[in-house]
Amino acid sequence: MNDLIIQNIAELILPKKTDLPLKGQELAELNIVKNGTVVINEGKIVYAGPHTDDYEAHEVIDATGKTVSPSLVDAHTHLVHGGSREHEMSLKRQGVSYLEILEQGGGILSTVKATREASEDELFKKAEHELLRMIHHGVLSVESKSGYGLDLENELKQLRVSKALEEKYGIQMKHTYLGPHAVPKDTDSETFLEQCIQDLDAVKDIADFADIFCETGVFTIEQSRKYMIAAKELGLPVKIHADEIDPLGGLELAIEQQAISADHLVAASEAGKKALADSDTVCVLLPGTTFYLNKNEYADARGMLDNNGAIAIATDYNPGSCVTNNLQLVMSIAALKLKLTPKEIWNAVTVNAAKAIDVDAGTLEIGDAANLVVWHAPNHEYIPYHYGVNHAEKVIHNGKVIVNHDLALN
Ligand code: IZC
Ligand code: ZN
Repeated sequence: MNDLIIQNIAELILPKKTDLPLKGQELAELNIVKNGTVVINEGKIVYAGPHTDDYEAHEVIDATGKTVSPSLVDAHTHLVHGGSREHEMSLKRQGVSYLEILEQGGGILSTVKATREASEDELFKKAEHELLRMIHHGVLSVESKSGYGLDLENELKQLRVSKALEEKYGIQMKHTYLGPHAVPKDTDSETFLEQCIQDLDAVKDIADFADIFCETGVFTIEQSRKYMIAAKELGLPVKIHADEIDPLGGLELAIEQQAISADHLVAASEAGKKALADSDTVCVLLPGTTFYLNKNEYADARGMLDNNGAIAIATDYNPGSCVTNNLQLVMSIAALKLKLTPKEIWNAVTVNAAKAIDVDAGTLEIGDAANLVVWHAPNHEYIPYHYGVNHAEKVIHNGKVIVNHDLALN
């Protein structure tokens, strides 16, 4: 006798399990089973495929008219931080840009102040609330960056909070050290970068990845290269915030350094995109950020795929440039602004996002952890289409229904 059967699934989304990220045209391939069945026992997938009555279980969920997919992976978030920056919205209305706000000591630096002032417990409670919101939206694998401490003590504080959340909820999390996220006002970028490189040794056991913000007025390509090499020497795989605002050649650097991911890439060069053909670096695209920064030009996702690149989609949830942790909304923005098809988008928020943060997630094959979502949606295209709301009806973690949304009123 099994624990749970989900029966009569209108559309069962089954991304392909692969060792390497899906690239180029592979992203358009997605197995969607009409009238599907999923069988779960002891937290694992026993069966996922076309309708069958061959299994019995203690509990049956009738998913008539619903879609089922693996739980989503949010591969880029700044989950743990103090404070908020709603006042920046009026600055933006007055035409002050993101980098100008940072230059004036606001932006990231104002979140640094709030994060330093917050106790570990306060940071935990705030991040916990937002992590639970993500889970309610169907996400069970999350990457979480530091980067608002800008000194070892406070970076470690953020990383410990992130780790404690993983322990409390048992969901998959990856913790990224982003010490070089901004240059503190009392130092210069060279001195600060050296400090971050020294600090790698102290964070390498708690962090899974090392990341850097390579951008005009923040860290240069040369500095980023030096940092990435130092991190890899200590055994830390690297990520990079690359070509978010200005085209500095961050994508080329990520490929050269075999980064696990290169994130943002709105201003990535043609040469960088061409080089994707021979690279397994995942381009983590964050169109919610482009939307929130009010930019007209989005990352050239189609060009990346045409050059046989691997792409993933994530929220970039942070208090400045993308204040949403609703990955479903970002899927809608990806459909409209990155001109991705629904199938490409589903691969980009499941299997490829999993590759970008090195977690085993995004598939529902026999033996996989039973991490899945029952969507209140008749098909996979519906979720990016009906935008800005939460379609996750049930979120199932290791075979247990941990979220059950019912719109009935009290
Ligand atoms: O707090 O503004 N881009 N880092 C790089 C961010 C956005 C987060 C922030
Ligand atoms: Zn970021």
